Amino acid sequence: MRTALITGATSGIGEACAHLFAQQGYRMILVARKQDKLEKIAKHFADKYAVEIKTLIADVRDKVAVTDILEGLPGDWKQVDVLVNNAGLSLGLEPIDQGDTSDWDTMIDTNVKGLLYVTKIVSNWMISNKKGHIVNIGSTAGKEVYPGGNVYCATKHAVDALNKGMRVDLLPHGIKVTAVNPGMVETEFSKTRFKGDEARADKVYEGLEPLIAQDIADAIWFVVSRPAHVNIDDMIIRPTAQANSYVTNRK
Ligand code: NDP
Ligand code: 8X3
Repeated sequence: MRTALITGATSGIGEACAHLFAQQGYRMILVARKQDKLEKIAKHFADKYAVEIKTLIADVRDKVAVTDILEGLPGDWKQVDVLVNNAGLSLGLEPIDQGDTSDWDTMIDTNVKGLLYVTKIVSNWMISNKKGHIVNIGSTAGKEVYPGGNVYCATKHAVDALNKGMRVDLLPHGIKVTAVNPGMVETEFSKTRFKGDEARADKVYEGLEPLIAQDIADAIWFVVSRPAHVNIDDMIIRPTAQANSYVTNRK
């Protein structure tokens, strides 16, 4: 039986991944902060696909809590085949001189440090198990910088660098490492970025067909289902109507 650990599984890309991995018969460890939502999602997929699911209610920014909760798993749950480092967010779109420093802290602590805390623990399990695949959810914001993207883009550029670093460091252990970098995906992402302003969030996707979370889950499934000798290092996926962060074809 194969096991996947997915962070940020209460909505969007993480939830879609949990759905797809459950469909594929994976046992799963799902991590997020919203307890009710996570437990509901886990129960739904466990019942529907007859797979075992453990829910870990944790804030990935909290190094001690993350370490305790992961290390507290029973030994056989530490046989993780796939880690999807997905938990992340953007907050605000102000120019650098007007940015909110607590938003900056949250983005850096979640997207970079949280990803590192989880990876440190799970990569050690993978080394002991002599196998594993880490999928880092980066972004096109890790490849380009757009106005007001400053700190969010910096965190995703960091994920891009960490993906390359992990690939090098974990090579001797036979562990696969992949970055999946989405462009515009309609999830809770923009509502979070604009702090609940739904009208502003909807405008991001106005006049074009954005990706949906399922598109990214499908790409993640593609990378993890390649033969043992194949590693996809880096993948960029955008809506057909988005050429880059600035050029879109809106009707
Ligand atoms: P959503 O807002 O829909 O989902 C974000 C998930 O991250 C939620 O499950 C949330 O769960 C979790 N999360 C956020 N902060 C924490 C935390 N501190 N600890 C634990 N979990 C946390 O957005 P997406 O699905 O779109 O985003 C998923 C990833 O994809 C992010 O890394 C994002 O940067 C990236 N991405 C998104 C794109 C898009 O256009 N949507 C494009 C490119 C990349 P909870 O609140 O319950 O903790
Ligand atoms: C999310 C995509 O373009 O809003 O990472 O930065 S974008």
